[in-house]
Amino acid sequence: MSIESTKIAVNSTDSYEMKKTIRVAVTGAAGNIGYALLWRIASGDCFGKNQPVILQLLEIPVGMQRLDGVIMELNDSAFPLVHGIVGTDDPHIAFKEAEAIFLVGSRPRTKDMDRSDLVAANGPIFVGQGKAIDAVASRNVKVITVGNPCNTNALIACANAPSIPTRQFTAMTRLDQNRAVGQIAEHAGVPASKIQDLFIWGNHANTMYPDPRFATVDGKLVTELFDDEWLQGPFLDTVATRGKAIIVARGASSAASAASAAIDHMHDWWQGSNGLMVSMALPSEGWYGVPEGLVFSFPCRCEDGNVIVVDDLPLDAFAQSKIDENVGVLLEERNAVSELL
Ligand code: NAX
Repeated sequence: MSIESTKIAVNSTDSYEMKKTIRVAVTGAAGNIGYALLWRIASGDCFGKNQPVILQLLEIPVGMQRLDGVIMELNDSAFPLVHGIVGTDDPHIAFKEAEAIFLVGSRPRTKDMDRSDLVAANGPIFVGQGKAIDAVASRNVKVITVGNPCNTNALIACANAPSIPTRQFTAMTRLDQNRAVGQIAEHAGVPASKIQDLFIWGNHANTMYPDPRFATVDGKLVTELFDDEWLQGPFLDTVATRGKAIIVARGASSAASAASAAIDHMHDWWQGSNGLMVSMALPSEGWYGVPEGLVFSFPCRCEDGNVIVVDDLPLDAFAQSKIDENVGVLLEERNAVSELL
């Protein structure tokens, strides 16, 4: 099933010299994150105000009616940069010639599921989607995986797309980074924009480690402003359990902040991180002793459309122990899905 709609720009974009239109795919497009994400992509927040896009939106058959409604609303928003919208339940249509793909759709964790159930329920989705990316996406495609467990889902998609270089598959830990930045900003009494070079190691799970050692607040080291007792205690715990706290408070999982983080991730990858370190999970090439292939969050810089892992930072005992803990969890997840790789 497929819904197509072509839009004609109705607002003036004369002040920008337009680039060639790109195709951007979003899976789970009728879900909560999709609802926040699509409007940010359409408005130019991700790829730039001079970058027209064709949105290629994937849902499962039961989500197609909701997707139809989302497409109606996108059309009603009259975005000048949206040069076409395709809604489909076929990944080969959604990913065709896509330059950027947001893998958001997956089954959310319910109360009765532990992490291994989630891995088992969602793994097969990423086999089919990896194969479809391999078959029809642009050879330069940039893939961000948001659907959980996102590190291992990215690993599965990557393994099933052997013709696409592994560095083009990433998973999102930017929400964890942004949560950490939010905590430091609140405690330092400054806007988030004053905080730089705070990044996440490991897995998007409560074992992940927001590393404060190189981070600055208005140029001052975070480690000079706050002691280890707070940084390795309440700060780390708040960031690690923030997803659960939001579910308790809101009665629903993070959606707008997750979409915003996905925009930040893809924006920096596409347009550069201005020399700053940002968090991206990608298949390890042995950096920091992390086993090859594990999709692990590292400090990265983005330049000219490439992700460069900052591979020479010193580790202390605490950072090393957190890296080891995350490697352990991710190895277990990889073993659990070995037949899908
Ligand atoms: P929703 O349940 O609101 O939406 C998911 C959508 O995906 C639904 O519309 C569903 O029909 C669709 N879908 C399911 N299987 C699909 C498939 N095979 N192909 C295409 N679409 C499919 O969940 P939402 O709140 O949008 O969250 C989406 C995913 O993001 C979940 O897995 C969630 O756990 C994960 N998250 C990841 C975060 C991260 O930092 N990496 C944070 C937020 C969020 O928890």
